[in-house]
Amino acid sequence: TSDVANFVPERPEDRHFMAAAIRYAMRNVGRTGTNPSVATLIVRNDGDGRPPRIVGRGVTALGGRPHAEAGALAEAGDLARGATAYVTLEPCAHHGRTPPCAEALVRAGVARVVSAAADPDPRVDGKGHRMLMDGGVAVTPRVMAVEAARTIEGYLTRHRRGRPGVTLKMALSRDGRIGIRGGGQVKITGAVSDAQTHLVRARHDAILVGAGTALEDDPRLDCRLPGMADRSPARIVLDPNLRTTPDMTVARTARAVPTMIATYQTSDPERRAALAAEGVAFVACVADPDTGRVALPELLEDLAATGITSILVEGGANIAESFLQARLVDRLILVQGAVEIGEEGVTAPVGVEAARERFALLRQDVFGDDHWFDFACEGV
Ligand code: AOF
Ligand code: ZN
Repeated sequence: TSDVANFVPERPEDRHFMAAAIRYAMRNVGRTGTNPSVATLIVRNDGDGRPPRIVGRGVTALGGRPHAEAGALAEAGDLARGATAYVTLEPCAHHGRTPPCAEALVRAGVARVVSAAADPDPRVDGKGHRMLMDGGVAVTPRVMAVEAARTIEGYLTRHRRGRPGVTLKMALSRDGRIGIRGGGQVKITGAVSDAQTHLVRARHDAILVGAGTALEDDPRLDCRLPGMADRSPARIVLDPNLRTTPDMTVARTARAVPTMIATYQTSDPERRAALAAEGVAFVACVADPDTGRVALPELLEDLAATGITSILVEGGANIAESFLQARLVDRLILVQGAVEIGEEGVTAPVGVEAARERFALLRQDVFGDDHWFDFACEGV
């Protein structure tokens, strides 16, 4: 298009500052509701022999507003004039509760905007860049676009597919088992990867487990990192026949951490009332006529409609299998511990080797005795 000719090329320092902006955007991932967590850095390069310096920083506020640019411009003040703004998403072009960020950047006298991810929101989608250029601001788009898109995966998936982004996390023993059926919670992973898991929890809007896992483990499913207790995502128990009871931890703590049960419309009204009295909310699910199992695409659509943009699926071999089979997994995290479970263990629906063949490995780490694998499953 004609815009392409008007874009200005990337400069050597652009990737450095965009990488910093992307790391900064991670701070509020999982906390901005249906808005993406975006970061802005305002950088001055006065060309007087000094290296470029950051004069303003902003990240999308909790709940999604104000937008990142507002905070960064406020911090930079007059220093924004002639500076470069690094924004992890194309600046918005629409009048919401505040004027468009593109307009604010023009008004502040920013000389150049470097953006990363494209914004699929039809109110933006190229119009932000257009507005900047019309206002005399140079634009360098799509710098580290892929990396930035990873920070807003849930937002992108909700826009493109009408469902939340789904991360499936499984802990595997050294021999590829995920637990012992009827054996309660089996400790597979160590403290370091458990802390990492809690960080991953904090970055999702909701954690989902099956009723089987809820009944066997009676888990808390919250974020227990020091100083991050307020970052627990909502909890969703997939419980079509309503086996969850009001004395279980998820129900007893439903007033502290929002808890939803996905259940058939026909499930026991008395138990439903008892759970509701504890503060549990319900979302109706239906059975897939072919498999007799819960229809996951419909459930995910309904959850997206309630404003959930990302879900971490954490529990149960059957649930993991259902999500994988339905091709509803966008990110797969496998944590392989040193423990051996043996013959009586439940085999994981997908092991590290199989995942390596099918998915793109984004990251591999060693946490204590555990190996952590993070796969992207797009186009599965
Ligand atoms: C930005 N900077 O920090 C974010 C943006 O409902 P509103 O008015 O807040 O607009 C939401 C839309 O704004 C959202 O769909 C996305 O297009 C954009 N998010 N834009 O310039 C930000 N979070
Ligand atoms: Zn904006």
